[in-house]
Amino acid sequence: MPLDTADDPYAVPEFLAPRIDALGLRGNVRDLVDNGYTVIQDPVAHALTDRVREAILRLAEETAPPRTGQSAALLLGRDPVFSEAVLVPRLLALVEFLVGRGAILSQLTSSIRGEGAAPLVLHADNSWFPAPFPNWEIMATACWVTDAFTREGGCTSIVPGTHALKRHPSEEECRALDGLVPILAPRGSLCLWDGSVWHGNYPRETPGQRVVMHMTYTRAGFAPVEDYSHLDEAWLAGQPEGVRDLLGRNLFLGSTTIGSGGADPVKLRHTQRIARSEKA
Ligand SMILES: O=C(O)CCC(=O)C(=O)O
Ligand SMILES: [Fe+2]
Repeated sequence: MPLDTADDPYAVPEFLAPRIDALGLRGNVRDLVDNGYTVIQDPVAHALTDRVREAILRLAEETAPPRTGQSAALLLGRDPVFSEAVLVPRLLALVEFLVGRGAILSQLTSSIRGEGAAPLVLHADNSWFPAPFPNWEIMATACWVTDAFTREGGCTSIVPGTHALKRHPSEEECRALDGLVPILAPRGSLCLWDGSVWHGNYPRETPGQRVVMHMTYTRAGFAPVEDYSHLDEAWLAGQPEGVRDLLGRNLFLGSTTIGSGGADPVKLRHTQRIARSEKA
């Protein structure tokens, strides 16, 4: 017998319920179900925060221009702290609540925003999927707050409850920003949301740097069944047109390098054109 009944909106799968209870996460589960996001306090995360921040600032200097000092990407493996960071117990339990047992890491990157940084436009992280989104979540994103999240400091902004709409915001909704609220959180917090809820961030109006680690997890089923990364450019050169597309090599997915610090912009635009519409 499952521990919770199917008609309980806050039901937690049987495999996860003991961990959710042991870690005291029922309130976070309610936040995720009701609002699409939650703020996690985990002693493991608090203990790692200084190291996470220091490593991001150091590694961002290895990012090539124009993003030097603004982001460090592909973080796992670049400092031992990141192997501990991706496994923070309260985070991982809630990630598995959102995207299932055996969730996989999709992205571990960071952003450094200084005074005057422009706001991030409203979006749902299910960016590469058309609406309506399925009833189950595809993505789970956490922002690791390494200095306090305040409105003036350019914290994440969110429209609570929009995850229930199961679609992307329209251009009009991105302009109107109805219902937008700041996620206020002390240093060391993890702000976690599902891939459906609409969010962005506020401009930064204060001196200093907002350093955030962005952690995205997805369902195990989204990994390709076979890994063709050994098929290189030399091999592709002799192949029929279309093989490159089928291997996803024209998509931005997988295009981030340590030097670039982010996605290939040409591939990103191509992916934006094709992923949510049938327009070529
Ligand atoms: O930088 C932020 O506050 C939010 C970034 C964001 O949209 C994300 O990590 O999904
Ligand atoms: Fe996002």
